[in-house]
Amino acid sequence: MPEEVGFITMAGPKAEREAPTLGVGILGYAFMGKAHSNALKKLPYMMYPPVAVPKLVAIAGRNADAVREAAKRYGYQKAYTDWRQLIDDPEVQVFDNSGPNNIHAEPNIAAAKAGKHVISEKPLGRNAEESWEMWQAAKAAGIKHMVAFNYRFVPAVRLARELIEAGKLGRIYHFRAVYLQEWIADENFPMVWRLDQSIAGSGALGDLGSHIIDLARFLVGEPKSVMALTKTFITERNADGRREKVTVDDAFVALVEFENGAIGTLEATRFAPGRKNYNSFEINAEKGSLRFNLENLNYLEVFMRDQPREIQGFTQVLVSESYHPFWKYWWPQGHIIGWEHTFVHEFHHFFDAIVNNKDVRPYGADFEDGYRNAVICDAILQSARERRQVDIRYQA
Ligand code: SOE
Repeated sequence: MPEEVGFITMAGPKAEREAPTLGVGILGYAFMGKAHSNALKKLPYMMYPPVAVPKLVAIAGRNADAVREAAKRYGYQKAYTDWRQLIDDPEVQVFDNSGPNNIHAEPNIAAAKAGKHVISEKPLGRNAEESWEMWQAAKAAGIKHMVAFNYRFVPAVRLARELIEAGKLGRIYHFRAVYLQEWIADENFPMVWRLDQSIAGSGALGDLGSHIIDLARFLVGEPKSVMALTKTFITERNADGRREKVTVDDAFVALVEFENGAIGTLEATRFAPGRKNYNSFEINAEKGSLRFNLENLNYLEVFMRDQPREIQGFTQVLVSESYHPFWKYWWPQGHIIGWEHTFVHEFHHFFDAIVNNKDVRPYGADFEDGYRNAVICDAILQSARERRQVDIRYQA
């Protein structure tokens, strides 16, 4: 029977009209709490019809005033200062861990055991051991699990993956990636959690390096070995008037050998003045090359060897056509999108996996990807410590 809904007469049975609702509980209200909340609110009307409608059930954080303020700001129904209460909340079906690295393991494992689907910010853990435990708990619980490596969801990066998958590039020879920022190059920048190994696990490596390691695995394949250097340029910083030791790397560089024969270089630092969020890679292959720069994220630079030689050169492809990845949800050609929209794509992918029982892989990263990423990070630290090439070995 048609149903009066305000001034609109809705035709068709109710069931086929409305997407399922998913109750979301998030831990963390800082940078990633803001980016995730923004994406959850934008998803239902921009990736329309939504695969699921997120219900902002609860937000948790240590500071009662701050978490209440965040609940009001983003529209969460409840605010908790103890994440255990959030995980116990029966309305929470999806647990979103947007907290610092040292509070990924315990809550993620508890959420999995409570039967919640889990999306966790990167890096999954502070090391391979923690990451392994989270992966095993998620697997045993049979829940859907994802690591928020959001750069897989840039249209230009997904296009790169699709070109490679379709064989358009042929055999890959090189993967060259840097992730450069500048924000701690000033020696007066104070001690923060990202510079404390007990909280962060590692420095530029886990924070920025984990992104380009994930892109290496997403676009090229599994690394076979690494040979690396790490450096801490400023070894102590001010912390509330006293001096505190920096216990993580400020930068790393690594040589990578891939299982498929490609070779590569990875580099991440937060001591590159002028580089704001410069995550850039270049792939050189049998049939051509690709280049991407996050600071110009709507473009993919492409060189194909079969171009007529008179016009050979890198083409700046503006990835904003209706036939480009994700673009059907946004605007007419050329009306570009930004960094925040990668999180909208990411949640759409995760909710699709939950609602339609699909694998998060290969286009999303799951906890196994998070574990493998951590093994590679640990190998880079071991190689730098022992000044030797280290093979990559995963537990099955
Ligand atoms: C570091 O400043 C940081 O916020 C990373 O933690 C994020 O993962 C990256 O996307 C942007 O830079």
